[in-house]
Amino acid sequence: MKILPYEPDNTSLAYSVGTTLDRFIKLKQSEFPFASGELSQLLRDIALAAKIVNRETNRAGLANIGGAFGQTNVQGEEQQKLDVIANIRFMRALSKGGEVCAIVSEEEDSVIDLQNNSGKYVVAIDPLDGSSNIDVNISIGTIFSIYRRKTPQGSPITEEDVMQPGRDQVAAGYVLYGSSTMLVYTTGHGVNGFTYETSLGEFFLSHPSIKAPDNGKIYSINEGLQNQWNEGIKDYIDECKRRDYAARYIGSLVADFHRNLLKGGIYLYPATHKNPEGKLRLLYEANALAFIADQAGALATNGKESILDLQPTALHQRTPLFIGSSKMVREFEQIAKDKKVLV
Ligand code: AHM
Ligand code: MG
Repeated sequence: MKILPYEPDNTSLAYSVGTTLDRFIKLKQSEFPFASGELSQLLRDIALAAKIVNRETNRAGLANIGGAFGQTNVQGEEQQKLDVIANIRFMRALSKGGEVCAIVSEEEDSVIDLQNNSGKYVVAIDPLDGSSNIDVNISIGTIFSIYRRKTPQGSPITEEDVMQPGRDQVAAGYVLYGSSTMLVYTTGHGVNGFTYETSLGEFFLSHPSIKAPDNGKIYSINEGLQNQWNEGIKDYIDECKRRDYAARYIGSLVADFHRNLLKGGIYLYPATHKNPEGKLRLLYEANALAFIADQAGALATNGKESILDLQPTALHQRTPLFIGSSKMVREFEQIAKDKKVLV
């Protein structure tokens, strides 16, 4: 009879595929000697809310929670019932945890002051992105950014705490409610992706250390708006077509971004006549994805400068967004520049 000694997990094994999100967060935290554990707890709170939203999303068709809510948000967009439900779920999770002092949400007109001045973090969130896809069973997502407050803990929150450039994010991520549900996040030390196992109710590491391909053959843009683009965008898209690139556009930013992150590609949402500043919001859509892109070796720009360097001036500020494989984004910038018509 052969007897083998039990070999416990070493660190590298613990980061291997199959590690639970909780365990991964804990192990990562122990790598930082002075970490207080609050960010770890905050990430766990977000993961829990994501599980609940995942459940609601999956049963929406049966539970009469599909369709319009009957109100518009501050940006004049019709709210869906699931938009509102997801907002409530994330608000609850973030307010109960105790780590957060303020929240900026796509669904709320103003900054929500949680009246928790000891909270260290500010969260900007789009609780459910891709509203037009909710009712038709197509991938949707949650996007979040986490900032450390600028003012000292214990004092009331100020504009300075909320209006921080993307460069100052301490963590960011997204949840993709797709053919499987995934949570992808970064704390500034690479990007890791976790897949939700519904029967166990756990996220498991499935995509460790995600690196975006430098180049790709996919372009993602709403081509129906072509008549509203400037010449630089038109030239770039013509070039994509000359090269026989594949056009892939889901209309859910998280899903389009995620695909391009893994396969290589570029996502473009330029200024249009209808949205002269672009459609996507800087604080809770563009910044988080730009941080993840940066950590995965990809790029994000508004056509003139890096998304991460933009100083926000308004809560629901919009920005053109060009994000994806580094070579493609650089090439796009060059073509737009040659045309002398930036975005
Ligand atoms: P939403 O925040 O109201 O859901 O809108 C954002 C969405 C993105 O997910 C997506 O990339 C974009 O709007 C699609 O816009 P369009 O339908 O104009 O192509
Ligand atoms: Mg959105």
